[in-house]
Amino acid sequence: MFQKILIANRGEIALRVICACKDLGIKTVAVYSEADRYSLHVRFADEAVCIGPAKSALSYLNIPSVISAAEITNVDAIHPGYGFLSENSDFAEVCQASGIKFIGPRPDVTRMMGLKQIARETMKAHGVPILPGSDGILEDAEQALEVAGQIGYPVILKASAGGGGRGMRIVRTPEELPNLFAQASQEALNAFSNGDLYCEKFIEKPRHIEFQVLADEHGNVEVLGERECSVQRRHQKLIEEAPSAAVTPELRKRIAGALKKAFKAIGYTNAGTVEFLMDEDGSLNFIEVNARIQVEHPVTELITGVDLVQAQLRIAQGEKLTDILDGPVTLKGHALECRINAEHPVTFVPSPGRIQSLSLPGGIGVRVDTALYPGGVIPPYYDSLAAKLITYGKDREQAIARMQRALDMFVVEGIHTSVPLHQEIMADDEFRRAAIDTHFIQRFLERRKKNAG
Ligand code: MV4
Repeated sequence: MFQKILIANRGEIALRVICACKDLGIKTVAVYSEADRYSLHVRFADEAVCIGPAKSALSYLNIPSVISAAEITNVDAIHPGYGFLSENSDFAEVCQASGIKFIGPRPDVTRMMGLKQIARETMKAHGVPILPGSDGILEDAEQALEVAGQIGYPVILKASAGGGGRGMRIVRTPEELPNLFAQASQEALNAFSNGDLYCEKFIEKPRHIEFQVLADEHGNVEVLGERECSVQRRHQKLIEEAPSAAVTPELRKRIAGALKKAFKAIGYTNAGTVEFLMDEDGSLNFIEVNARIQVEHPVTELITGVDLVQAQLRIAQGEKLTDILDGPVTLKGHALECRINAEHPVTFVPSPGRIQSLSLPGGIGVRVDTALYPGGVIPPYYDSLAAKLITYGKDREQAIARMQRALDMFVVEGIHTSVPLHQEIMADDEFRRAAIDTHFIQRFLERRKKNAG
C-alpha cells in the first residue's frame, strides 16, 4: 500500500488527487512552479516542493526536477493527472527505473497508444470497429492516393504521433492530396518530431463519444459507459455529459464487450478513455485511446458512483477491480459538466488575473472541482480551465435545470469567465434537444451573432 505519493500536476486536478489520497489515508507531496507558490494544491498537500520557474517546460514538464522532488520526499508513487507528463512514456520509464510507481498504464502500452495507427490496428485486431483507412503508415502521397481511391473521398490525413488536431488535413479531391500530404507531414514533423501519417474516411458531422475504461493488474477490465463530448471549440471541450443521448443500451453493450476483449489482450492497466466518432447514421468507430484520467471524468463518477481517481490509486497498489468496485457497474441518471474557463465569454481571449471575489454554487446535484479562491491568481502560463461545474439529475432535463441554477449562483469577479456562455448554451433549443455534434458550437455562435446584430 502507498504511504505517500507525489502529484505531478497543478490546479483542480492536483486538488482532485489530494482528495482521493485523503480518503485513502495516503500522504501527499505537491510540486509547484514559482507562479503557483500560493496555489491550493500547495496548501492542502502534506509537503510541497518547488520544481522551477513558471514556464511548464522548466517545471511541470521537467522530468529531472519532478523525479528529484520525488526522491527527496521519498514517495512510493507519482500521479501525473492530465496533460503535462501524463502520457509521456519516457517519464513513466524513468519513474520505474527510480523505483517509483507511475500511476497509469505501463510505458510500453502508453507508447503504443501514442502511435495512433498502431492503436487503430490493435483495436481492429480485437474486434473494435474502426473507420475505413490505411493499414498502418502511408509510405508517400502515391500510396495515400491509392488508399483514398479505394475508400472514397473525403479522407482525413492524420499524424501518427498526433492528437488535438495538429498534423491533420481533410482531403476532398485527389488533385489536392499531394500538397496536403506534404503539409500534414511537415506539421507533424515540427510538432511531434515524427512526420508519419495515416488516413481514414472523413466523417463530416460526427458526434464525439468516449468510453471510460478501468483495468487492474490482474487482467480484469471494466467499461464504465460513455461520455458525450461533442460541444467543443477548436479541439477544446466546453461541455461534456454522461450518458450520451445517441448511444442505445445495445450499442453500449456491444462496444463495451469489444473494448473489454481488446484492453485485456493488450495488457492495458489503470484508467483509460477510448474516443469514437459517431456518424449521422449512428455508426460508432474508434479513433484513439487516451492513456490518462481525463478532465471530464466527474460526469462518469456521478452516473456510476465510482471514484475514478481512487480506483487509479488502488489499481496501482495492486488491488483487484472486484474489490475496488462494489458489484457490477450500473449507469443511473444524467450528469453534465461545464468547463468554466478564465476567458472572455464572447471573444474567447484568455483572462488571467486575480480573483477579487468568489461565491461558488452548491446544493443538491451540484459539484464544483476548482482550485480557485478569493484573492487567488490565475497565472497566464497554463491552460485557462478555472473550474468544472458538474451537475447530476435523474434525467438530462433535471441536470440542465440544476446547471442553470448553479451557473446563476456562480459569482466570480476580477476575471472574465465562460459562465455567461454556458448560460446561453443551456437555454439553446438545439442543445436542449441534444441535437449536438462537433459543429454545434459553430452553429450556436452564428445564431448568437445573428441575434445580436
Ligand atoms: C476525425 C474527424 C472526422 N473524420 N476523423 C480532431 C481531433 C482528433 N482527436 C480527431 N479529430 C477528428 N477526427 C475522421 N475520420 C473529425 C475530427 C474533428 C473533431 C473530432 C472530435 C471533436 C471535435 C472535432 C473537431 C474537428 C475535427
